[in-house]
Amino acid sequence: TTGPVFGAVDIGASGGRVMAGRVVDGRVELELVHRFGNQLDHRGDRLFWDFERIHRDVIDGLTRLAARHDHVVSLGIDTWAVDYGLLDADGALIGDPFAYRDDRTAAVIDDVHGKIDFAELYGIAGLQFLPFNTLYQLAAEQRGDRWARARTMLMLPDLLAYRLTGQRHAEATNASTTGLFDATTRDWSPVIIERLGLDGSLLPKVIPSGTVIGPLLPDVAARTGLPRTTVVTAVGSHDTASAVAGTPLRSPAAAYISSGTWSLVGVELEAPILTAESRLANFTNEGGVDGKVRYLRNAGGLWLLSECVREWERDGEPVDLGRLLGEAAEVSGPVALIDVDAEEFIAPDDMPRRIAAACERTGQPVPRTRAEFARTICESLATAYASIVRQAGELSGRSVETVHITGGGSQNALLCRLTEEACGLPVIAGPVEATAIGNVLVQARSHGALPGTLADLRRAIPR
Ligand code: LFR
Repeated sequence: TTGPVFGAVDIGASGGRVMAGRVVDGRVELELVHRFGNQLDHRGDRLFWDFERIHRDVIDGLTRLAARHDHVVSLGIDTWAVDYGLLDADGALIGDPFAYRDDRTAAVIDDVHGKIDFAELYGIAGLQFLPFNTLYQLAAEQRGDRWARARTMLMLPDLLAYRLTGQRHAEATNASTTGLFDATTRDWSPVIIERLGLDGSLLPKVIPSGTVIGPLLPDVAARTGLPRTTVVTAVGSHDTASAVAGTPLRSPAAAYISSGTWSLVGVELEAPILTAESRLANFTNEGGVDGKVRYLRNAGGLWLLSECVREWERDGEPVDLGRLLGEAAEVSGPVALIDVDAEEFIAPDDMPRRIAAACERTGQPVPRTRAEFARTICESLATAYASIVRQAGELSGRSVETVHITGGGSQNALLCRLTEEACGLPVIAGPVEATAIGNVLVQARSHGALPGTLADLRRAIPR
C-alpha cells in the first residue's frame, strides 16, 4: 500500500486487536490485522492480567502489521482505564497488574476517605466513585509486599508504550481515571498525592493525547519488522476517550453511549462540573481528547450478558448470540429489571444466579430461560441508559436531542430499539469500531494526514 498507515492497538477486558488505519478521501479506513483474547486471570482469591501474554499479542499484531504494510508511520495504544503496572528502580515490571474487578480495595476505601473525604476528592478530581479507581488500588498496594520496590507507576497503555519505546509518560485521558488527577489543571494533584502519603516521583510526567512519544526501540523494530522510524503517538489512551473521539457527535445536544464491557453514558463538555449535585449523581469528569471533558457515568454493560454466556457455555454448547438476542426480542409478558450498576455485579462468575437472586429479592419474576435473562439484561441496560442520559442533560444544562450508541452494543438491535423507546429520542447506531477510529484520528492529525479541531476529525469518521 501507499500513504501513511497508522496502527491502532485497542485492548479491552475481553479481547484486543491491532488495526491498520488509513485516511482515504478524507475518511478513516480500518483493516483488522490481528485479534486476540483477553481475560481475567484468577490466582487464588486474586484477579490479575497476564501482562506478558498481552505484550506478546501486541508484538504478534505489530509483526503482522509490518508484514502487510510498508508505511507504518505511527502506532497508538488504548486500553481500559484505572489499571497500572509498578516498575522497580531498574524499570522492570514488579509482578502482573491487578485486574480492577479484584475486590481487595474494599478493605481500604474508608481509610482513603479518612485521609481525604470523598467530597474534597470530587472537588479536585471530579471522578465518580468506583471501588476500583486507581487511588484505592494504590492504597491496597501500600499495604502489600511489592510497594517497597515500586518507583514508577504506569497505566497499562503507558506501560505498553514504555515497552515499545523505552519512554515513560502518563497520557492525560487515562491519568484522569486514577483519582490522583486534577480535573481543572489537567495534571497530577499535589494535594491528593500528599494526603494519601504517595511519593510524587512515582508518577511520570503527564502528556496530552496527540504527543509523539518517540520511535520504537531498535530491538522492537527488529523483532516486528516495523521501520525504525515508526513512532508511538499518545492517543486518547483510555479506550473510552478514543471511543468518544470516534463518535460522530454533531452538536452539544448529542449524548453518547459507548457500549461494550461497560456502558459509558454522557455528554462532552468544555469544562468539568464539580458541584455537590454532580457528585451526588456520581457523574464523572474524565479527560477527553483535546482537553474536552467526558461528563458521564459508568453503567453496567454487556459484561452482564457475556458472563451469563460464559457460564452457560461452561456446561454446554457454544451460545449463538445473534439467535439468543432474536429470542430475547420475542419474549412477552413482564420483564424483570435489575440495577445494572449494583456492586454485586462487578465480580466475575455465577452471573445468572446473581441476576436471579436480585430479581427475587426485589419481588420480580425470576427469568427462567436464557432468552428471558438476555431480555432482562437488555431492558435493564436501556432503562439505565435513559435515566443517565436524562440526568446528563439536566446536570449539564443541555437539552439532549439525539443519542449515539457505539461499540459492540451498537450491533445489538434489541438494545438499540429498547434504548430508543426508553429515551424517547432518536438513537444513531455506530460505528462499532469507534474506539479504534478515535485512536487513528488522533494519530493521523499528529502526523499531518488530517486537519484541525476535534469537530474536523469527526468528519473523517466512516459512515
Ligand atoms: C471501558 C472502561 C471504562 C472504565 C472501565 C474500567 O472499557 O475503560 O471507561 O471505567 O473500563 O477501566
